[in-house]
Amino acid sequence: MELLEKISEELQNGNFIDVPKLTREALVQGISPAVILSDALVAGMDVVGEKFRRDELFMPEVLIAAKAMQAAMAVLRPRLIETGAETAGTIVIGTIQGDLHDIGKNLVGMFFEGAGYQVIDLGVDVAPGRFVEAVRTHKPDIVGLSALLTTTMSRMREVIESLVEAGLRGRVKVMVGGAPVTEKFARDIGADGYSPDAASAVEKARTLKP
Ligand code: B1M
Repeated sequence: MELLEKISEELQNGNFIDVPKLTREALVQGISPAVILSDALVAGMDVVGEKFRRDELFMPEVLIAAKAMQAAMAVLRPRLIETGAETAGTIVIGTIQGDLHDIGKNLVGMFFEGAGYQVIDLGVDVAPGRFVEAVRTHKPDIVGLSALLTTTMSRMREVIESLVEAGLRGRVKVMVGGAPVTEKFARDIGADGYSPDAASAVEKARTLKP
């Protein structure tokens, strides 16, 4: 679809003024928020990532594309949430320590909100102790850990170990995800669930009843 391609292209150009406008236009045209997200925004961000890897784009350009993505997500957020139902539970979510990537984590949070969960977002660069404190304070059903860097993804294991040490592991399910995370890695570190994307994270969470 032409408009979706245009959004993807402008996102790659870091056009944070037009990307939210075009996103609004797509909604007005009746294109579903999930399709705009996957076929325009995430698709565009994938191209940015690939070009970044090949040194065809540099950090400031990636940052500005991320800014365009976030501006579009602000437009989509209420529409994604509208699709949700009653409160399904509580999830504490955060990007692990040493990692500042938050676009995927924010999307996961949005999908959970959309599915009727109360979402407590601890942000990025979250130390294991902060996850433990949040579990103590908010008594969530799920703790969701996001990681984008292979160099720091092992911190997920530390969060699980900290929950064990604090005597809280039995009270909460731990879900992990992020580009370098795999089902096998999740199993190896003792997580309860893994999902490759935001939409399937909610499906997975529904199977993790205490
Ligand atoms: Co960075 N970065 N980055 N970056 N960045 C990657 C991740 C990288 C793959 C790029 C590359 O080299 N091709 C690479 C990591 C390589 C590796 O570890 N093997 C990389 C690097 C190296 C770095 C720096 C080290 C660069 C440097 O400084 N030299 C640096 C690290 C800073 C730090 O974190 N300490 C860095 C910095 C940045 C920016 C700040 C410029 C920016 C982040 C902006 C922000 O997040 N606010 C950035 C970006 C934008 C990217 C890419 C281009 C895009 C990431 C993204 O937002 N994707 C990325 C390349 C890529 O992934 N294509 C890259 C879109 C998002 C929707 O997908 O986050 O995967 P994703 O989330 C998905 C799923 O993974 C899943 O659902 C989401 C939606 O479907 N998911 C979960 C995520 N969390 C989940 C949790 C769940 C379940 C599913 O359950 C709880």
